[in-house]
Amino acid sequence: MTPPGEGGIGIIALAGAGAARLLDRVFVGTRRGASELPLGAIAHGTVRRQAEVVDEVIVARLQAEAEPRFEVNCHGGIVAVRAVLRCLEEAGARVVDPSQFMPRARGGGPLSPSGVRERALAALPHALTRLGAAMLLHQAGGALGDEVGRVCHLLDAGRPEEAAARLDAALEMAPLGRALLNPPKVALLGPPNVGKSTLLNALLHEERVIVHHEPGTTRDVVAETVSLGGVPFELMDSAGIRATDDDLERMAVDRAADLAARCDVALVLFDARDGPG
Ligand SMILES: Nc1nc2c(ncn2[C@@H]2O[C@H](COP(=O)(O)OP(=O)(O)OP(=O)(O)O)[C@@H](O)[C@H]2O)c(=O)[nH]1
Ligand SMILES: [Mg+2]
Repeated sequence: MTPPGEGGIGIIALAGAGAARLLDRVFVGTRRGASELPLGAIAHGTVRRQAEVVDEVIVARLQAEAEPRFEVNCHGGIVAVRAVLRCLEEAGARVVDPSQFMPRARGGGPLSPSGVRERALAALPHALTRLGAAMLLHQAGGALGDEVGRVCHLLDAGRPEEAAARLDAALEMAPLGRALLNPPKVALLGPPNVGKSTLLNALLHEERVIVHHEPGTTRDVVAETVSLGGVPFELMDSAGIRATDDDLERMAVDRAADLAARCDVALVLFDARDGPG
């Protein structure tokens, strides 16, 4: 269930009718085995391949959708998790994609309450900011269905203007919801030497890119994600756009022009000392 990578613990879910028997083949509990565990209880022990200890683990017994389920909490990191997974596979388990453990929508389509909940929970691990995670948990808790219910209630009560205002307000929130999951690409564009790279560094609170008084400092497009007020943005610094005979500089300018064409927001900077126009 935890993604492969560095971490304190790794959690492996084991589900299915034969889960307890399978776990008994590899788990040696300090006090009791997996099949002796009451629902909701945990057991300390080791996962073993014959006599060899593969990892020290905590096993929890759960029940999900009328199916026995265990969670094996082993040490984190790719090596430890893979070793435990291999042991379980050798004992007869089939390794599947973690998304299969997400709650499944029971009919009703993607906009049904269970469909919205499923999609919100599936997106939760990819939330980039706390605001994004809060929005997804709000949706998983049925926020959209509740709002539709309020609108229907207003319509039933003969108050269509108020219903329309509520719907408009909900629709206005949609771009923010989308931006929380897919950071808008904000390109820093403009002539050379106007402070594009300085602004990127200031927003990142670090000296990420070189700033210099010579025009033509930035050549490549540099992208970094930054959270502003809880909303993630992909900020993209680029070369200053100007006419040039220099081959290398023309390539850099071409990249900036290409960025201007594909970004969501073009933030065009100018030197205030040059005045308006
Ligand atoms: N006075 C003043 N100087 C600034 C400001 N922002 C940046 N500078 C200076 O302007 C110079 C150019 O800044 P950069 O951030 O490298 O400008 P740039 O637009 O990225 O330049 P290129 O990469 O060459 O296109 C540096 O010497 C900065 O210290 C500002 O707001 N005021
Ligand atoms: Mg620059």
